[in-house]
Amino acid sequence: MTRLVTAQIKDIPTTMKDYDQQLQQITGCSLFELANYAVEASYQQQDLAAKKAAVIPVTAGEGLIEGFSEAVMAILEFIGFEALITDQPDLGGLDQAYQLGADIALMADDDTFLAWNLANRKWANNDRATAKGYVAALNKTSGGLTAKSVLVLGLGSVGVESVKALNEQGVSSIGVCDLNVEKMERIKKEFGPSIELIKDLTYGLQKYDLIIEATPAAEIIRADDVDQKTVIAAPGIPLGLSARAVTKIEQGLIHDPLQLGVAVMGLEVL
Ligand code: 2YC
Repeated sequence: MTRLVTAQIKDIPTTMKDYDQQLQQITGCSLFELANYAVEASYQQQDLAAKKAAVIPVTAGEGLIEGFSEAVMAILEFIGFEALITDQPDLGGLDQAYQLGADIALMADDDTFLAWNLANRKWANNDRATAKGYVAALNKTSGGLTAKSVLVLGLGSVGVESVKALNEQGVSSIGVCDLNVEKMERIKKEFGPSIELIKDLTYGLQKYDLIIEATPAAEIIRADDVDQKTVIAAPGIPLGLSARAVTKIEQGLIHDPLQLGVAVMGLEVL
């Protein structure tokens, strides 16, 4: 998973309302509704008001990302949690989360971003939560995925989790495209006949109208590759579309650096 940089997340706390309005325009759902849909739950926002979420900064590896904990806290607050960032990072923060009686805790090192419920042991991983959130957004924006065909670009952890989530949604055919042919072969072996290996990206972009872009590449999807029928759910960082492609499909693009994945994590561990 690409490591975020401060510039990509520093404005999240002050733009959640605009983000949510845009998401509603594109998908027809608010962030809270989409997260509920992604975890197949029907929580009310007042259910969350009674729940305390502790965001624990982690100094391991490359260390803190300035603005990361604040962004995660703002997203959780926006969907209804009482959220806080512990004064201490690492285990001091975990200790403080327990002492404060936090219901859920979230922490991320360079490779893994987890949420877990301190009482009932429920557990969520950002890669799987992000995949479920983006598949839910694609579902709502496209009017339903059953018996549809979807192309997954990138077979990193989010891409593979997206294939799993699409499979669970009864998608009839899933195209997979990755630079690493072995990864494609492995997915074909695991998921069988519903998987089509796409070795030519241009061909894949012409064949599929519904796309999950989960690569760390920029500008692999260009204006000529998309049209008014194209819907792209893009968890990949940086965004894999050229500026002209974005303009061309404006109401058909779902993309954010953290919001969908964090909102799904919060509801998954309630
Ligand atoms: O500030 C902190 O606590 C840092 N340890 C946070 C590091 C997060 C690294 N992970 C990422 O940037 C991406 C995110 C999109 C979520 C998963 N990986």
